[in-house]
Amino acid sequence: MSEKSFVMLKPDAVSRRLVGKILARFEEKGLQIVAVKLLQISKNLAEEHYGEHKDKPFFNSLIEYITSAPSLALVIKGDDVISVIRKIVGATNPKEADLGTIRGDFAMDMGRNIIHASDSLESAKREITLFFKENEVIDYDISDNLWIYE
Ligand code: YYY
Ligand code: MG
Repeated sequence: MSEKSFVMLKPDAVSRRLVGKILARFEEKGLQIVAVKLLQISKNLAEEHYGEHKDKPFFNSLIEYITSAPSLALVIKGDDVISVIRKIVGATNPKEADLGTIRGDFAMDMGRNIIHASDSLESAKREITLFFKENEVIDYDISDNLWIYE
């Protein structure tokens, strides 16, 4: 079933000019970008987005990193998109992430792991609402979906 996920290219991805390469992976897979925004995330938004981690030892450095330079926020649509994207993104620790995944191929440290992706449909809904207004997510169809899905 078609679902939407929230994906964010973190400051290191944007500052290392990896946006094109990373988005190409999602497009080539057959997924569809339905919203996109370049923004420098405020401290408040970062703390809300990562609220589940507020008591973790890495929380402050995570917030500092995420707010340090512009990020690219996206909504991506496709069948079972939450789990498909988590597979494309790879393990949280880039040193352990499989080669062929985004984190496995482009990153080294947990605190510089270049990309975020929602871990469930519930978090996706929450995160999409946090970053996008309803009319910024565009529900269009691409005709080649006929060749992506049977
Ligand atoms: O969903 P995912 O990004 O793969 O990992 P989370 O466990 O939700 O952690 C969010 C974020 O926090 C992670 O992408 C890097 C950072 N982090 C860290 O710096 N050190 C840890 N031990 C765990 C997570
Ligand atoms: Mg997470």
